[in-house]
Amino acid sequence: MKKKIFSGVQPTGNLHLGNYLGAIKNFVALQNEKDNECVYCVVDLHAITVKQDPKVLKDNIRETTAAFLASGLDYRKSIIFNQSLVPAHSEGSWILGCIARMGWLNRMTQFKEKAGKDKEKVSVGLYIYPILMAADILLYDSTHVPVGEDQKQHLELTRDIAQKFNNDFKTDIFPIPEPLILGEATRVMSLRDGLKKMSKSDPSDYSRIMLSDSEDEIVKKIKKAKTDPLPLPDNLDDAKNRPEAINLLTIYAALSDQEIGTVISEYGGKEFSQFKNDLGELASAKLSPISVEMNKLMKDENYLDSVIIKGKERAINVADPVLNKIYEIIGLFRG
Ligand code: AQP
Repeated sequence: MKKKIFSGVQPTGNLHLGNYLGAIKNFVALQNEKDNECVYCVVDLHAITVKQDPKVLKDNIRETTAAFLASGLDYRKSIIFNQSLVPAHSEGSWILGCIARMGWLNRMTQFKEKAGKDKEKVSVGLYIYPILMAADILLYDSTHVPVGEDQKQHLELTRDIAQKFNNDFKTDIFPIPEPLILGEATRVMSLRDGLKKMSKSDPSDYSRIMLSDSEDEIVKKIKKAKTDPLPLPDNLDDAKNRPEAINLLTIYAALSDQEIGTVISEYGGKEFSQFKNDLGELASAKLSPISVEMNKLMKDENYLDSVIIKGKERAINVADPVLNKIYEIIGLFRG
């Protein structure tokens, strides 16, 4: 069956190994599978749910586009564009906000984590973020959405919204999209704390490997990664109780396209020092070509902007007819 794929990445800077292994690497694999139709979006309207510096936001939009291209996305095969250039996302989001229920949004753990104790002071946008995400996905008739594990709950909300819309209006306009949580590294953890997700906003640069890091920086960050004093675990059950060890083993497995069991059989019982040398070499071999290409692309703003503009036109051609149908179904004029 033909898969219609949609996914997005926020242009919030500091793109890291988690974004790559949990999302972008899978975007490329799906793009290269026969018959898939892929839409990949730089979701800048999601980014502004928290404060962004207007002076750097455009650069971050270009950086995310550059990361897509440098990782192997091809704008001739996939639609690559920037969310705010396609107004249907904001319009669709309002309509779906009238379908989603408060109780559903109140259950979103990412909002609770991001808002923390300051719930009264965060933006309304952060609260309704998953509704915009539902609009992003549903406007492209998407059947599959590749995401890291942290986005699973938001995708379930998209499914609930799609189902309720279909039921309320006795239509089958929306396919119910499936999450694609692919590969070994669906939740890459911080290099400083195996219990915390690797994230863009962690104040420590040593917590994450960035897609723009040089070979030396990658090797250094892996050498400094937190570990426990024991040799590497020799079975999966033990590994599961050692967060830093399983994180590094998972990263190795994902970067080398092996199963984690295979990596454990190779390194179980060995010292971390040897393993970290090998992981540093592997990670820099896989990631530094991306970083070199990204840095090259970042110097050519005109080219990056032209990719986004071409993608915008293609995205509008898909999203607008879907939005027209939505207006028709709910009884609104659209001229
Ligand atoms: N640590 C991770 N492991 C695996 N996948 C991850 N993703 C993010 N972090 C990890 C996946 O990357 C895609 C794009 O994410 P995003 O741009 O929406 O950013 P995010 O999830 O907000 O990224 P951060 O780093 O977690 O940002 P902050 O620090 O702001 O919270 C998604 O598919 C996501 O699952």
